[in-house]
Amino acid sequence: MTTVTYMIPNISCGHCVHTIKNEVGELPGVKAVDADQMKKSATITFESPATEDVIKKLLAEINYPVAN
Ligand SMILES: [Cu+2]
Repeated sequence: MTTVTYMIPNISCGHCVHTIKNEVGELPGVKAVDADQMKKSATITFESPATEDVIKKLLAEINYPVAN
């Protein structure tokens, strides 16, 4: 199990937080998603088959590209 915090500049409101939690939360292997509107970050806990690449690709696809 891995926990990574990503900086996501496009997070601008509660809707963004909700979208990220829902979309990333549906990925197989993702165990927890917490997004912070003020910090513009998301902390994601995951295990196989989820990987950092898969998570970052999904975030980019839904218009929340990761800055780190
Ligand atoms: Cu928003």
